[in-house]
Amino acid sequence: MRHLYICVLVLFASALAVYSQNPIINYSFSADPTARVFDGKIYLYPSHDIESPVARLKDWFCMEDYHVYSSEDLVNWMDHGVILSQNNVPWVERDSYSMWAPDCVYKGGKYYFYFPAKAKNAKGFSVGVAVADNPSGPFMPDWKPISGIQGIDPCVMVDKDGSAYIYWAGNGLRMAKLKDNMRELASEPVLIEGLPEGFKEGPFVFERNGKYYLTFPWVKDKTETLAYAMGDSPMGPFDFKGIMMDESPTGCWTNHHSVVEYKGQWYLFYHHNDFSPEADKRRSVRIDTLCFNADGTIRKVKPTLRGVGVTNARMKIQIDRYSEASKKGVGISFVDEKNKFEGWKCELAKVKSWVRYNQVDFGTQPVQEVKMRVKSLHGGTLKVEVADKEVAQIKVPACKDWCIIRESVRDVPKGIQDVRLMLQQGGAVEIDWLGFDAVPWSAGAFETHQYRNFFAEMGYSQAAIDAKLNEVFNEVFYGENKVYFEVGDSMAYISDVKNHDVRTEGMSYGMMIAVQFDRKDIFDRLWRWCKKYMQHQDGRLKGYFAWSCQTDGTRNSEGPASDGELYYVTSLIFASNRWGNSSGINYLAEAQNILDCSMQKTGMDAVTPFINVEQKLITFTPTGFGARFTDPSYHLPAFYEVWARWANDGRSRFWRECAQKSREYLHKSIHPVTGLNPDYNNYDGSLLNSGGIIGDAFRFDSWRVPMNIALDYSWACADKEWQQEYGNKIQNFLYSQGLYDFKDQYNVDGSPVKEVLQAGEYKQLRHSLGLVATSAAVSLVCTDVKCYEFVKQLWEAKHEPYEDGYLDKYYDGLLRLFAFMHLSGRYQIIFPQ
Ligand code: FUB
Repeated sequence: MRHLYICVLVLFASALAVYSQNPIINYSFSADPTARVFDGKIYLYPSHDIESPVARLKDWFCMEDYHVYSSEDLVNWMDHGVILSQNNVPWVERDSYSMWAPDCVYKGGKYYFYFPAKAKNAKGFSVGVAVADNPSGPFMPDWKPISGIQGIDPCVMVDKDGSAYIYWAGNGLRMAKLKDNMRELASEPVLIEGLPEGFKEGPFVFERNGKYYLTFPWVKDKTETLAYAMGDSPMGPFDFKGIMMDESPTGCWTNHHSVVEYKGQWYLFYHHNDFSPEADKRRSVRIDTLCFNADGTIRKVKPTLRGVGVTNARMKIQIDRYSEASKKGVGISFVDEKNKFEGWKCELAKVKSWVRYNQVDFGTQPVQEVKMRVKSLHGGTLKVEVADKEVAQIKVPACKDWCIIRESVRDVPKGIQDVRLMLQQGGAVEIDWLGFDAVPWSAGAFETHQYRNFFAEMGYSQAAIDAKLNEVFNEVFYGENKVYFEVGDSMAYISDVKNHDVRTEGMSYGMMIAVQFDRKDIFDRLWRWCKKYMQHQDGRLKGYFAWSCQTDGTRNSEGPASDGELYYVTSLIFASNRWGNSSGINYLAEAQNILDCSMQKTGMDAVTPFINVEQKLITFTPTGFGARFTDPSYHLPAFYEVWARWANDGRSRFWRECAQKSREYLHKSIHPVTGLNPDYNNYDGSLLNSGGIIGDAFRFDSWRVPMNIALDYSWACADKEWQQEYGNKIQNFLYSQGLYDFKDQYNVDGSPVKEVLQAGEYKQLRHSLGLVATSAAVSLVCTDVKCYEFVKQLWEAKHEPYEDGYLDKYYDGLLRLFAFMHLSGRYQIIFPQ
């Protein structure tokens, strides 16, 4: 009874936090997980299995580097990238692919990362250490391995008094005390005695309530179980207690683990071969809850698919990771056998078969519909229950290919509830995922290479989507209202026809659109015009572009507007990735030239880099006073991630920091209630209060922000929660003004503007198509069902003169085209081909 009491308390505590499904890393292999808590965050240091590039390791462990991951909620894991690589460690044998199970601990202001690998000119494994000031690195490896250790799987335990002990596997489990420098042994290694027979590796030692737990993989029968012993001191002796996890049900020969307490709950991190059922040397990290009995012994942990914790109802719920299922009629298989990282699907094959998924958070606002990705040969009816109460019946039509269906739900309780899905009648139904309300994307395209086709999700046919996209594209480039004009055989410009000029904004947008549509002809023409008339080839502005020219190329203004440079660089990198650099224009060299020229500016002659180097934020313009503030609509953090990957200009780390800073800045720039932003503001997000008509209010420039945030979400998905909240917020505000009536200029608090900003020769508040477009594009991030109405409005909107005769072919036209590209999944990261 007492045992049960302890576990109930523990489970209750875990319900307060948010955790993920198993396996937790679903786009690459990961094994041997050591989890540690540093500064209130959980850090995961696994080894990194890969498909072997060398024949000798085809069926063996193959690991060339380590990544570190962190999480504050155990659901959203941030991959901090590679922290150590085999050929960057001086003592590791080149290309030995032997970076096995690591550990990382903190002591005296430094983080010590311990890892085994094959040393040059040595037999077997050695253990080395790399040191960092931060848990995510950078880690500097020592020149030589720790002397006195021959073996694998180091685990270091820093005791309450600050003494550190190292444990490893090398002809049995061994241990020694570490010196204060954490890089040398302070005592002779000793063999840990008193453990039963059976190959043992992967020791993990932790302390709880004055007891020391020596836990380790142990082969009792065929494959590794996880077992443990307990003692009163870090050096033992240890009393063998038994098994805490049985052999892997999927036949994975190894298991390797760590035990950690986080926010009052204990967890077991371990691995199985979920994504590689055919080869057990490609493994995946999992987490399950671990409970102790009152006497301190460990209760056996049962591996689950569900993992631990709470899943957001408004995100994809991978129902195949269920917590419970009917005895018969439920099948789980890969969505795509050829690409297992696509994950699993669940088949309900028999009437009355069901799956239950526990701990789904419905939040505090009622949900209105359920959405599912399904397939069914003959069609069937599914019943959805929340908290054991029916909330919907869904008729799944016969569909051989995956389709997304939506159905209203009634009286769904709020808070954390279980969801159950049952086949009510008809034939078998396969379910990839389900979710409530709009269900946005959960991972970025940098990682997944996938894009939402929002129109298709709403039920528009692909033929209709293609036709519409074509029509909108043609309007901009070839129709009666076109803004693209060819000049001679090799050049073209895009004109802001209402202002009778050519702007870097429109030219660089045109290049981005051209590379997205694989129109090298358009791209090259536009670039040649830019280079000939707009780009400064020498002088203090060298590399920058005159932001406005007449259509014959005469400059209206010499100075740059930084968003032009931003789009030029990104579209040139994409052009280089798509078409290479040897067909007449060296796109990459042109992008690098812009960046290099910019970064070489020193502020002399009042010209600075167009990215403010101290703030790591884009300037409004890199000349004069304009360098002292920014424009929220110039912030596209994902563009910097493109530069970090492919600009190849030696500034990757800086560009990544810019992406991060830009996201942080946007948080501060947006009104907390309305979601509106000003046209310009200070780098800290505060209003300029300049008194000018352009600046503090939400007007033309500002319209782009919702679309830009949608792009960042869909490409990088690095700021998911905030961006979802933002999307819902700005749509709520516009909706409150009337979906078909909202105006195109507001003060950021939502009050009406005193003075209306003129566009071309017209001064009029209107329901502008540009804002209709961008407020629809942000639906990609939204979780509220009203986002469908914004998209429907855009789909049906006509690009024709307003009542007073005004027609903005350029800005409305381009924003409309961008929005159509976004919502049809056709605005993509162009990876090197
Ligand atoms: O990952 C390679 C080896 O497999 C580890 O070092 C062992 O613990 C086992 O998991």
